[in-house]
Amino acid sequence: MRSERLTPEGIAIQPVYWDLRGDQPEMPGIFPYTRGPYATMYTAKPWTVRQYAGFSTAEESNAFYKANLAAGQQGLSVAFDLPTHRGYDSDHDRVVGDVGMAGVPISTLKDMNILFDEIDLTKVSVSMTMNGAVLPVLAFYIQTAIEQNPGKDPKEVLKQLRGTIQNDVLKEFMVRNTYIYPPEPSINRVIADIMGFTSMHMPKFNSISISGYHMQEAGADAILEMAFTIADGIEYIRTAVNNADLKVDEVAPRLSFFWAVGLNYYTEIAKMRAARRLWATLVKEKFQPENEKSLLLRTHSQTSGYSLTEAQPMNNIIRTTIEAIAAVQGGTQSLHTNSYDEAVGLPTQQTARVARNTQLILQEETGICDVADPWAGSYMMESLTDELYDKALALVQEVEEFGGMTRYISSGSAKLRIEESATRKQARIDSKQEVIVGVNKYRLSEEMEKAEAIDVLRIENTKVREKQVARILEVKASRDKGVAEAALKRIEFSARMSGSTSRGDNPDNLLQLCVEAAAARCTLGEMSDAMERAWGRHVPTSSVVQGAYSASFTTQTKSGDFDTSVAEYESILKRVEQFEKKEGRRPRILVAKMGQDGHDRGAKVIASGFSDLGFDVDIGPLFQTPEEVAVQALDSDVHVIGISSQAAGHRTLLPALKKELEQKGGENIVVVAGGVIPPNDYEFLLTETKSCSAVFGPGTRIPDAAIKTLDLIEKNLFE
Ligand code: 2CP
Repeated sequence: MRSERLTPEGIAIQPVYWDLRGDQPEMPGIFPYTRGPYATMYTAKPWTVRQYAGFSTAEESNAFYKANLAAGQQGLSVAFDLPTHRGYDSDHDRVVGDVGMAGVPISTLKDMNILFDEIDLTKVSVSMTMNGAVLPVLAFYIQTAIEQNPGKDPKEVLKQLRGTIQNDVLKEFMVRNTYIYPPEPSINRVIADIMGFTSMHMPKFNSISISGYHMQEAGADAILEMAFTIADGIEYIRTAVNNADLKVDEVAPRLSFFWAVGLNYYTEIAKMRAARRLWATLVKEKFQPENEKSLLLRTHSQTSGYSLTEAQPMNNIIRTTIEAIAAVQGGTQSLHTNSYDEAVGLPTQQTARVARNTQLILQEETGICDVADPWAGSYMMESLTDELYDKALALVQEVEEFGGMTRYISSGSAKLRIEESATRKQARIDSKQEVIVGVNKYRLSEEMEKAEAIDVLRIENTKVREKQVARILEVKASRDKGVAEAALKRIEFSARMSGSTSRGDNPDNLLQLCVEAAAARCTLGEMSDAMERAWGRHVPTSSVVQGAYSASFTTQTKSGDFDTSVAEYESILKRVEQFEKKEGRRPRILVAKMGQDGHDRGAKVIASGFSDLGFDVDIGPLFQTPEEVAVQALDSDVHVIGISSQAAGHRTLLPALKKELEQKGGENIVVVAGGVIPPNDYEFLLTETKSCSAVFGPGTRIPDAAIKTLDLIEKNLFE
């Protein structure tokens, strides 16, 4: 620990303060850990600068990682592309537009070898965001580490591996949507077998990153994010103890957490303090661990992607900095800071550098690491922490009384509560009760006309896919076919077994079998298929929240801005009525998502908002091909298709939809698109390929989108 440090004014900054409140002040590193999991916190070791990245090919991602490590990054955090998440090899026909776009494609062990080329996995801590195809990916990582150390006992290599696998499937069913199998085998086999294997063989590896991040990104407020995440964690320990024959102290010390940190500065700090206390208290009460480490909530944090705006992108640097300070003052162990261009595309080397330097400046220039939990003793912060604690505890108890998080999620309640919260937030922004600088306030008139174009990283998707397809063929041609087939059969056989196989020394443990399949050069898609044959693929259902959007326009009048928004809202309702009189039915929209992009907050909020504004709304299933969307649009006889694209597939998928509509006689259906679409691509979509008639970038107000959409439908029908 550092001793006290003098400021230029000569004031001594103590490494920790404890004399501000009451007779029994809490201390960091001591139950209930409100003030931090470690006594010394950043005075002994600052948080890990861990930037999430991965794109294009394994070669390019590897070069990016090595450059980042050389420039001050301290741990790796791998982003996989969506086909990999969903268990498809890059050569599968459902994933044509997704390969290499929102992460790196990993179909074979060879891809993973290249991804970590010249990166010593026994030295660098690696986090991998993977939930669906978690078994093959973790198996490739383990086998790569073994092959990086020829001649060494594999067991000794595994003992040295430090890192984290996200492996948090419960939140996938609520918000993130990169599941593959139904909930029961996803939890009781995939997660249980990973916990069993890593607890026995990989003692330094965190087996789950229990994530609230995606809940906040999907619209959850701090209480929903905290309570559902902690309830997920309790469910995982219960699975380990009740179904997998593991002891709480075998798994809990290696459970880690992941928060989103947004712009509600005080709330975010209080959330992180309250969550540590809540986790420690509940784990102690429910599972009575003997090892104190089972009580520690250690967390990674990421600044909020949702808070970034396409308009005036430089403002995002300021937003990210404020969020990073909140994460650090909340006591995070590891942090990703977003690049300022992430509302419109993938970061470039230059924007990634600004993001990384934001953390390095905080660590090395500001003195922020000199003191643990600086907010302790503030009346405001302590009372906010208590209040968040009480409210989240009440919600966790509600979930527990319902029978735990798996049941609560299956009832649809968790998803619905988050979607309602998201819709209310959007309505507060659209009605200007919540300000976003440069978006709904202080926006220059020329910015209303055209979004500022900034350079974003463009992936040559077709080239990446060709390269991947060639490598898959090469790997399959050079392996021993019989050995590979036998390994896949063993996976399928184990997946069909009932009863626990979770302990790390059980030969039917699925992670053990996938490591053997990885060594036999089986592909990710082949391993996933072997399990899918036993368990099937999960099919999600979609619903539209009603009334939450309109409610924000019918609350009491607050300001001139608000009055104008209400008048605008009412005028759209009237216009829809007039449309109905003329056309004989209300304007009908199909809100759809194509490819493997499961980020559905935007689609859900648009569907709810348009529905409250009087549109007939159909919401399509996730993961559709352009052909499937065209067929649904024609079957439902919609006036317009609204495509929400968050994962960079728009350049491939929108032209493909246009083609399908033309071929099937649906050229009269208007197509509009929204989401993360770089302004540089607008011309390609609107003029060059005419694949859509309007693009609504991030920050578009729903009333503006509704008016423009009505204009387009009316022009199409009546002019
Ligand atoms: C640290 N250590 C200390 C102290 N600080 N020991 C004593 N005193 C201290 N003050 C020790 C720890 O005990 C640990 O050793 C070691 O130093 C490393 O510290 P850590 O705090 O564990 O840091 P870390 O290795 O960076 O691990 C942080 C997490 C880990 C949070 C525990 O799970 C992690 O890295 N998570 C990252 C997840 C991630 O990148 N997710 C990406 C999401 P021992 O280990 O020996 O105890 S991106 C997602 C996107 C958005 C998506 O999902 O779509």
